Amino acid sequence: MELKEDINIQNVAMSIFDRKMEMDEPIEPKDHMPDGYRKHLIRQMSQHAHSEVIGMQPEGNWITRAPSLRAKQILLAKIQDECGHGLYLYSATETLGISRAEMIAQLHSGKAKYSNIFNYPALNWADVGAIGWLVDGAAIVNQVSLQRTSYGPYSRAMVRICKEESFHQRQGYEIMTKMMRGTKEQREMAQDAMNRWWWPSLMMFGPHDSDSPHTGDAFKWKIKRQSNDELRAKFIDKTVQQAEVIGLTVPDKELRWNEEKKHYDHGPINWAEFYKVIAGFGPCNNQRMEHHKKIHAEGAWVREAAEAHRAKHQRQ
Ligand code: BYC
Repeated sequence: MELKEDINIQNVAMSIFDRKMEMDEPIEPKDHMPDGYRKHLIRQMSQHAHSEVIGMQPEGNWITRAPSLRAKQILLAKIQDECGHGLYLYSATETLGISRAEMIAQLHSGKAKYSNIFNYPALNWADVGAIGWLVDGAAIVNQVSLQRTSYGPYSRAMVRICKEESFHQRQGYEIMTKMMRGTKEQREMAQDAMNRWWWPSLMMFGPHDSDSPHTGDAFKWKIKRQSNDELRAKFIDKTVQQAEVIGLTVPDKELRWNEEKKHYDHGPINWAEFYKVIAGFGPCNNQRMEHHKKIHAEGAWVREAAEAHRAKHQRQ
């Protein structure tokens, strides 16, 4: 009898989930949700949070070497924003029943990934421009789409993050514009940064739809609203025009406007490089992880102090 009632309660809960999906209503933390949905979100959202935090490293290297006080203030504010994005996303992911400590442990063990893009080095100031313009530019295209994702806390985090991210994209474009209006050497530096960051930025959208194992479930559960290839095409269309305006050349000889599809066709992406980088063998994977582990260990006393403070107030 009890078993029958349990099954009935489960069926009702499932039908609420299905009805919410159908009506495009957000799924909230206390709603019943299929295990697969929860796992899918934990994987994607924790990967997203880790990317924001690891993403502070390549730019952080340039804070002390920014070319002016204004540039330094802007870069500091941007990096601080990325940290905040990581924190919203960790909190949003915790609503799914995983702790931040577990997520960090998964990052350190290699079980959880972070974006391929942060395994490339930022070699000079033009790279800071290219990261803001191309990397944040690619991230916004993806995140604008995720504002309509089905999980409430993720979707709300995206709304706030997108507002800040569009400022980041503009600061990167401003750096590139200034360099393109500068000396011959500065123009060459900007073009060189564009050449190195263009292809890894296209990889940020993930494998082609035909090779993307998670896209099927992501569409079924309305986690993704647009596919990897659709978002990549959107990014290329808007970025090619921006490059032309400031005189940068997109490093792709096969790039052509396709009048029929109303999108640019692009040359082949080096997927072997992508899979190598996300498997841990990119130019900076070790450096990024070692730095994160070191700083995390050094911060243990802060976490212990915060926990002691919480326990003291709870007793009171
Ligand atoms: N990098 O089936 P697929 C920022 C993996 S940070 C690494 O298409 P999905 C910023 C994927 O995980 C913003 N791995 O997956 C911060 C899967 O492997 P697993 C970062 C990738 O999830 C600081 C396998 O490939 N944005 O803005 O349907 C400074 C098959 O892929 C990548 C986000 O995180 C990649 N690029 O689609 C500046 C957006 N792509 O997990 C800027 C949120 C794929 O089975 N995430 N893989 O081992 C998403 O929208 C989706 O997860 C993706 C991939 C579109 C990235």
